[in-house]
Amino acid sequence: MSQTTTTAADANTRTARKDIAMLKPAKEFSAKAHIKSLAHYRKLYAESVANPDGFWGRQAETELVWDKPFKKVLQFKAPHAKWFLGGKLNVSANCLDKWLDTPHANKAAILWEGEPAAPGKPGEERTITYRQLHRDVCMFANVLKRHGIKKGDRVLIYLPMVPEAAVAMLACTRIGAVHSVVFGGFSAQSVADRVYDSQARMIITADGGFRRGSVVQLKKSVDEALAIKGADGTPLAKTIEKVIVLRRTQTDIHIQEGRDVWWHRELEYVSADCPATPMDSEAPLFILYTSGSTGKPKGILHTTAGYLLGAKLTSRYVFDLRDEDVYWCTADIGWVTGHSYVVYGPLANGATSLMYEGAPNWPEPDRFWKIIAKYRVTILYTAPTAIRAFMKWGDQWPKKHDLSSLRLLGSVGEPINPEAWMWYHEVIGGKRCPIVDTWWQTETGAIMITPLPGATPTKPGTATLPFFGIVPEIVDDAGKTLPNNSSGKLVIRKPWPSMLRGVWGDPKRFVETYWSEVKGSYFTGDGCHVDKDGYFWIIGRIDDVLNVAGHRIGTAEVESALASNPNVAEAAVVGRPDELKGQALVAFVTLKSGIKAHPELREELRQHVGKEIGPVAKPDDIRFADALPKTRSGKIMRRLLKQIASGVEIKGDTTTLEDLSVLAKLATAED
Ligand code: 7RM
Repeated sequence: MSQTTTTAADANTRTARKDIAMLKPAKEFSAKAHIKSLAHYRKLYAESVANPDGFWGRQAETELVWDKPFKKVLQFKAPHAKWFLGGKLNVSANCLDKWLDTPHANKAAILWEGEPAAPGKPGEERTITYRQLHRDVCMFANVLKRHGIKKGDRVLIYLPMVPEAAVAMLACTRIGAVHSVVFGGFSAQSVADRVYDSQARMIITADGGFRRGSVVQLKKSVDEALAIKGADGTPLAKTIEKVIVLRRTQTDIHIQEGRDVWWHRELEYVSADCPATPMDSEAPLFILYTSGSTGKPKGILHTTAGYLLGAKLTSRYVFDLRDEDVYWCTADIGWVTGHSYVVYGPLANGATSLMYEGAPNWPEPDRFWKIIAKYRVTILYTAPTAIRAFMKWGDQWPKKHDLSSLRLLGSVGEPINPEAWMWYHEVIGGKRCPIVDTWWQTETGAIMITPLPGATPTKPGTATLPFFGIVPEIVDDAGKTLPNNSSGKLVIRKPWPSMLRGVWGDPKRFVETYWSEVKGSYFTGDGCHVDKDGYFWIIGRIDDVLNVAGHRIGTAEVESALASNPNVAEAAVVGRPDELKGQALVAFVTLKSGIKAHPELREELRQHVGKEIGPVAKPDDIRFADALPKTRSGKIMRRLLKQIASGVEIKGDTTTLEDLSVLAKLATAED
């Protein structure tokens, strides 16, 4: 990038320097942590990249339970990697059976808090021990077998955040079926498309799920999905033979004889004895669809041993997991974060994983804090978008509850702006909890760039340093590695065990998307700044970098500057075509509660950005809004904002949008 390049990272660095420089891990934390100092981290890291076969081989041997030992650690013919060749193991056995003859057997594997049935009413709750979860999984695996599901068959899971979602996932892995979880908020069309793409034989769903006091009609969506016809006139989902329906909301649903069966009835026919099938290290484990730049979702494929090792190791070291922890990752099971850090990572470590069914602000904006106090949660892992929403709702909500059990906080999904970081640190963490800002992707399977909480000094806004064995670099357009103190494209130079193995059914897209931009390296799609200390500051998707009058401006940079103004809750910045400047900056801004939008504030914010970054970054246009359009996983839908900013009609897929009414309001917002 050119000399005139300004980045989110620069803005962050400035803010960080103003507020606090580096935050060193507290001595008391480091003393007990798995990795106790930066020197300890650096030593292990150096070994892991100097001798990856030795490092990963040793980890795989000691961390995983093998039915048959592997012969070779890695075979890499770019872009195709095979890890732990010749080995056989089973994921559910590693998450469950492993704990049966240990004191963990009667420990809570899953603590589940349901959405309250109505305001004022407590949520339903369930505690499931490792032994119980093992039994539930064995029984449900036998149900799958009873309906002819075999090794390699694809099974689509479309469930609310209930323990049965984890049971269904683990039951698939137990018999070698490949699950594809579809987020419960996705439409019938998404279900049909994903069945068609994966050629799944079965759908596991529920009569409904609870969300903000109403029922999400999951089975109805499945019925619709099964009726959708493709271009050739036949149903897209014609490969589906059976639909298993969990009773959750007691909603009236249609049961089609011969096709649909009830989960609870099926359990009457099966035993609790189901040996885990030994699977090849490289056997497909799951497919998870994620949106790409073309609009057609990609089925990201993960395989058995490498994925499990990545999820397990990162869970232990990044969250410094200990036996006594109550660990809560707030992600839905429909996202990769729910796969790796609600289910597989924690369970492989014998940890207690909390699952919550509902929304953060229902019935009231203190739902999270109530849950933390109730269960004495020690580790909270959530997203910047949620953190900014909590800031907006006000400190009175967390202040009502005892959050003293928390000892570690995590962030994932987007760059976290320094203001949100500081608020998280002070108001939620009581200034005593380290924050791990973890960068990774559906494709990477596990956390890649992150602080280790007892070791890495942090600065608000940076994901800091690579995890063991991970070699990220920033490169220029020619693929040449750039030195510290510059910005470029983020690539990963060496293969790692939990890397994606392909795009389901589309080998060409796999190569084109990830391995063609920079030869021989994995291209992340993200822009990144590396500072003088070698810390990685993720700027955001490369296509979020704008060129305004010859200046490269990361939209996240301007967003960060806007969010540092005390009136602002959240901001999203997009480009729109401009005759003079090439692109102009349009900012969508939501204000903190109690602050009213007025024209002077618009000018104040422009000046504020000018002061923080420079006059070139002043938004040409600021629009105040009640809310921003977000995907269901909390990422701001810039594509839609771009269309609104340019005044064009909204086109394309809006099924991932959390709240459609937001769009209508934005489109008509007074300028
Ligand atoms: C885990 C997940 C991946 C994209 C990634 C980034 C962005 C994720 C961070 C982040 C800055 C972070 N998987 N991203 N984590 N940006 N700091 N800590 O989110 O496949 O859904 O998204 O998310 O742009 O490429 S994902």
